[in-house]
Amino acid sequence: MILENIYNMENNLRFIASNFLLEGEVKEIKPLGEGFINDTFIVETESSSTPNYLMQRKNKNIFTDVPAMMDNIERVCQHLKAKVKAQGGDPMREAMTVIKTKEQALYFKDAEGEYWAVCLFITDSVTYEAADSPELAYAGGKGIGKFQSMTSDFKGQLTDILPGFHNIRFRFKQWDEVLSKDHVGRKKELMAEIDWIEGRREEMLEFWSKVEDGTIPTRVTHNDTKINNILFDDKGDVLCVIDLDTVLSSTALNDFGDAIRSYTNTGLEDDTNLDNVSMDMAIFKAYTEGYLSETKSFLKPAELEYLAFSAKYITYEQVLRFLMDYIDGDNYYKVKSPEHNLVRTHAQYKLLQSIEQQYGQMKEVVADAVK
Ligand code: GN1
Ligand code: MG
Repeated sequence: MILENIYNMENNLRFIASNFLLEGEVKEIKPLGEGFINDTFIVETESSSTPNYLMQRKNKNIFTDVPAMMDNIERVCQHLKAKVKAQGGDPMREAMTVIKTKEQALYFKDAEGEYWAVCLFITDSVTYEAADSPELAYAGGKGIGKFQSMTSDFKGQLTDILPGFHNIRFRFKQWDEVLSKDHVGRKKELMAEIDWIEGRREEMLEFWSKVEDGTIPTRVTHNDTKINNILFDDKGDVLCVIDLDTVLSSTALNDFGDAIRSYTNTGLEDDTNLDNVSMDMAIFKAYTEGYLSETKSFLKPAELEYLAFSAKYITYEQVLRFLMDYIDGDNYYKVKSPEHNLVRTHAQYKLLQSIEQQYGQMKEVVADAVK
């Protein structure tokens, strides 16, 4: 039975792949990684002279408009390729390549209504799961900085496929609704945690109003700036940024803040030992210097002023999102235990406190790096 399932799955994957314009004959299709959102496979071809590919089933519960998402990705990729070419680089290695279907579409919709997309697998590239040295953090900051620099003159309008994603006013709306329903009855145990959120509401809204009134501009943003979304070559230089599913128009500060949230944490996002969790200043400094080496020439004064604040903002938002999901009965994030979202809430809050304690120094690091 199990063998038969595997056989069917393999055949199904081969059928999906056969709809795309692939070079060479498919040899094998294997699962890759264990993404929380999409399912990813590597499609290997028979000959070493033909490329391999990444094939993904996109999560249509989170990405409710996959066609618009793929259109955003393609337009950003084409923009990046033109830039790389103009700078004398290799557009097939220094930018992602979306592979079209035989019908010239950017995705294939299967009989079950699932959406599939394929991109080129870039050979001789390396990814890292954690930024465990300042050198790597510097390179990662440079990678995201380069992405934002190359897209800083992007003229088109990207479709907002995740409305309100890092918009705290929108998150408070969800938060207020979830708290007023309290439909699994968890609220009464969480008065301290709820105070963590409420006590900082005004500060966060004040920042976001600067984005709303245009003081802080809107740009092309990646929205998932973890280090494992950057491809490096074998010499340790950045090739390109990958996983463009969440490219949106938003503030560049969100990409900076989210990178700091993930790069600098000395513990895990769901660490049960809070003593492990803190913000590592050396990693912060290195990322900031790498990032600003590529971006300080075009970022606006208001963006530089709020750069350190963005780390507080995104970490706070993450505390809110984990806690809100816990109160809502765990509908959004996959959980491995009933308390998982609460564990994540506590660990992110510890990180937020560590950022708040070091905030003065973080601002100094930014000021020094823009000199
Ligand atoms: C989700 O699964 P991953 O790590 O790519 C989430 C991010 C959160 C992150 C927290 C589309 O991203 O916003 O910061 O979990 N992505 C989406 O671990 O909601
Ligand atoms: Mg992602």
